[in-house]
Amino acid sequence: MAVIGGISLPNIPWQDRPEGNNDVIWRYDNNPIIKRNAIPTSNSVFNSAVVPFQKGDYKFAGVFRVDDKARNMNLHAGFSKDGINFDINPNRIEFNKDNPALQDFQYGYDPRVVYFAEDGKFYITWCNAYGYKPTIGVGWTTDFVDFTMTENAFLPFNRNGVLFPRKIDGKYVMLSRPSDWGHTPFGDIFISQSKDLKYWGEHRHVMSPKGGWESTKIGAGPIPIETDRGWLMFYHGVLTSCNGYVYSFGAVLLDINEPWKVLKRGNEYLLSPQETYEQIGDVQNVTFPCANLVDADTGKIAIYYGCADTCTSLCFTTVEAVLEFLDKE
Ligand code: BMA
Repeated sequence: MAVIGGISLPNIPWQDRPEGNNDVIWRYDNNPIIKRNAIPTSNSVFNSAVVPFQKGDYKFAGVFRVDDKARNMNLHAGFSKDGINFDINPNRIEFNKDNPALQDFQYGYDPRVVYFAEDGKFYITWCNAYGYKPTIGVGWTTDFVDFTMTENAFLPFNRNGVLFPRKIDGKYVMLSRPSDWGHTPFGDIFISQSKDLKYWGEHRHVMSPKGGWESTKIGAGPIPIETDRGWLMFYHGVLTSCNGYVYSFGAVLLDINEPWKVLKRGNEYLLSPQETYEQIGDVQNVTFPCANLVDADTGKIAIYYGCADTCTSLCFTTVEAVLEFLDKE
């Protein structure tokens, strides 16, 4: 097993798997790491994205979903020394526009952030309102202070836009999940490709909900991890119970050159809402992963996930443990 194209991250936030625990993924023992009232105006801080980023003492930066007390959905930047304690900017990100014809930011949620070594930019994709209807917004920053918004990738309705961390066959590649305006009761994962991050096409179907914990809909999670066996990706899956949706997450292995081809797919979820902070909050029973940090040397993975649409937590696994799990399926 080897992580390809990643970086050494000896300071990855980490706890060893607790003794006697045989789960593929285990939780940080002091979850949630970001509470709902992390800044004075926040109703909730969840479904957020963290990446390695060096600035003074800070070693990590992120884009956070902050719903305010008027229940507007905003994106805020933040920094951390240890990947666990975050200083979140109390003011929301005000995007510059790379084209004056772009509409003003209306609302945004569920951000993902990926570093592109090719041009040294951190790209942000998020669920962006266009005419107050959700689609995939795209922007970039180099310093997590100034942010530039570019064209939306797709027409509404779409959610869960996730970029691969490098071009594949000379093209940017994005996962997404076409949806509707509401709490979409369906959803498959698709891939789209672009030569310039502006015009998207060559759409390919990746996978549909399979049943059980992911019987209603699925959506890409954190940025896929490049390994010598394929792209390892966590994705969320939703089951409809008599009390509403239940959001769990599992893993899949995609082909390195043609990532719309699924090589391995787990049958069981890897994490589901079982702790009180995952079960109870503004929306019950939600575990929603939006980011992973990976240490290329050891294969350690730290996953950031939103809990009950209220707070943000951390859990851990390794590339080896997830591949072993996928091989058993
Ligand atoms: C989805 C998104 C997520 C949220 C989830 C559960 O449609 O809105 O932000 O976590 O529903 O409410």
